[in-house]
Amino acid sequence: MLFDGTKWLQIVFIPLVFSITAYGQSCTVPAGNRNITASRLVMSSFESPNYNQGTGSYPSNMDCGWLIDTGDDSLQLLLFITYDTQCPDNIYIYDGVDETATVLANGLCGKSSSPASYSTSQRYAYVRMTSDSTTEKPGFHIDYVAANDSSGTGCSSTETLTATESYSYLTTPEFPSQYTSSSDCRWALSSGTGDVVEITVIVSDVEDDNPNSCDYDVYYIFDGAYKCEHNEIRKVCQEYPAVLSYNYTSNEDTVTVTFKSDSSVNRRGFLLAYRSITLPTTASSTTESTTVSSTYTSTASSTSTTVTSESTTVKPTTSSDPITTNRQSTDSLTSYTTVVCNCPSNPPEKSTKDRSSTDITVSLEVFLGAVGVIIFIFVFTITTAVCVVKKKVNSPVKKTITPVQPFRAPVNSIKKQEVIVNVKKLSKQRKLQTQSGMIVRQPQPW
Ligand SMILES: [Ca+2]
Ligand SMILES: [Ca+2]
Repeated sequence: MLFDGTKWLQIVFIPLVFSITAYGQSCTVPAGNRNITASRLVMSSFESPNYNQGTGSYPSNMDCGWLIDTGDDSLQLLLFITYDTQCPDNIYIYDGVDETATVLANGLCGKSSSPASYSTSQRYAYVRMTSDSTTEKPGFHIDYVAANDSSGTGCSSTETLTATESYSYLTTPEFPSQYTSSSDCRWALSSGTGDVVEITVIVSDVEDDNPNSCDYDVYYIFDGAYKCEHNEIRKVCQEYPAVLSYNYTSNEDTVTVTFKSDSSVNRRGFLLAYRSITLPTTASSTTESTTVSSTYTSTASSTSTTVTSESTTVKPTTSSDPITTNRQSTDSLTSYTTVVCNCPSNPPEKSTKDRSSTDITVSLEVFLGAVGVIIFIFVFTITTAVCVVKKKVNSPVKKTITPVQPFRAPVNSIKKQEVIVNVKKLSKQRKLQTQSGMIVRQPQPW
């Protein structure tokens, strides 16, 4: 049998060409840049070719694949993707090392209104994007971080966690999956040595709500082992990426973190790292502060002392540190450092004695207030009465006088009465004259 070179070429090269095309040979991104390791401490990102902060355009006929690895079997991945493509230029995300794994996003295209989030069940994620021959758009931007559920037992009862010089992590329950409905969690991150605690919040993704009320889901951070308004560091109820990474160094040796969720709409929650920091206490340390410094008020001792330390003591150790670049201004946070917190974690019940004295004080205040009101009403009444009397006396009396009409009997009645009287008089006179023999004269007309 003769050697058929053409046939062997077909057998060897056709599958090879197909394989290279399927795994992204038509990708302009070097293979080395498509193998990515995720950090647990820092949210990192990568983009499709020529993304250019959402203003560029990806190549046509593209087929690129990126493999993300946490580097640790105990850590999964959390991804937030923002995209803008022309369908059917599609983006795929797999829960594994290649396209044979479970698909998490099966052909994203068009434009995302807000970042979409995906989490893996193991250490790898494979992201692939393809484009056709016409009409290119910006592509995608992916933020990613390595994480696992580090909520401990804080969602069943308050959990105290020890902050050491190395980073430890705290998350909402089920992280990097969505948090559990109706969660009610509380953790105390304490150095236990008097050293202060530094926290770095890497991910914040909570159901959106009015930041003043935060009625749905919310996490709080407090400077101290108690919850008071004056030691509240942050109160967050916004979706990613409204609150980017930030860090804070406490005044006290404990930081309290709480989280609550309602019965619907769950998101990823938070991921934070914490560690203890020993602040310099000598005067010489104060003079060592450099360009950027943070001010702390140490309340570990009975007397509050303010010291200034180098900014390097509060920054993550990573040299290329996006926390520093992405974090929000800490000016507003720094203002908290001037507050001396005296609110106890669980205010003790007042003793009978204290309660009695307080009640007496309150009663006395109420009594004095009532007396004041009565005096005021009395004075007001008297003054008003006096004014009314004076006004009546001084003002001219205006009366409507009805002239009294003298009684006048009707003329006819008078005349009748006079006639009757005169007749009676005459009759009497005549009778007397007759009795005395006098001449009776005729009465004169009247
Ligand atoms: Ca296209
Ligand atoms: Ca909710």
